Amino acid sequence: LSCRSLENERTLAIVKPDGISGNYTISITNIILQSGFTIQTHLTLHLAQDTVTTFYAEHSTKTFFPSLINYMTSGPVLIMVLEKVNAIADWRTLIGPTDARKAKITHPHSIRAMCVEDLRRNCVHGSDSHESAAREISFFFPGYAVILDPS
Ligand code: RTP
Ligand code: MG
Repeated sequence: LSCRSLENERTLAIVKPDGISGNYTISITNIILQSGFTIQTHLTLHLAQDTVTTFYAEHSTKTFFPSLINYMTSGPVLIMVLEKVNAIADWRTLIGPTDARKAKITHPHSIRAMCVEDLRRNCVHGSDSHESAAREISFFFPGYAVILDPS
């Protein structure tokens, strides 16, 4: 019997520029802590274009890529490593669907519904898989792993 699902894992969360400028940071961190996550480390940065280009490389061919770069470099962001059992999937559930306007209707209690702007400005980021979490955590926080060393 595997106990893997009961082990803590980590995910990368970002409060995007509209989340910071809209003063949602405290509400979001309260939700994070009340949902049983611990914040392992955090960093406030004004991201450079190159950084966003690399971070969101999977979207480089999409038509919305230039506007995504513009958006993510428009102000400071808060980048956090969150940890708990099932952190990756649970954080994605908490943030809600990508389109914050739709989130308002279909997932009214989600974080993106709380700070709804529009399709592109959706307040928060969450790693979408174990592989993404591993890449994204080490991208901003070298030395932090997605799962703790089994010992
Ligand atoms: P994220 O990576 O930021 O957590 O968002 P996500 O997984 O929910 O959505 P994803 O498909 O990865 O898209 C990344 C971000 O690009 C912007 N976006 N704009 N059609 C559009 O104009 C469009 N689609 C996506 C959003 O800021 C989205 O969060
Ligand atoms: Mg994504």
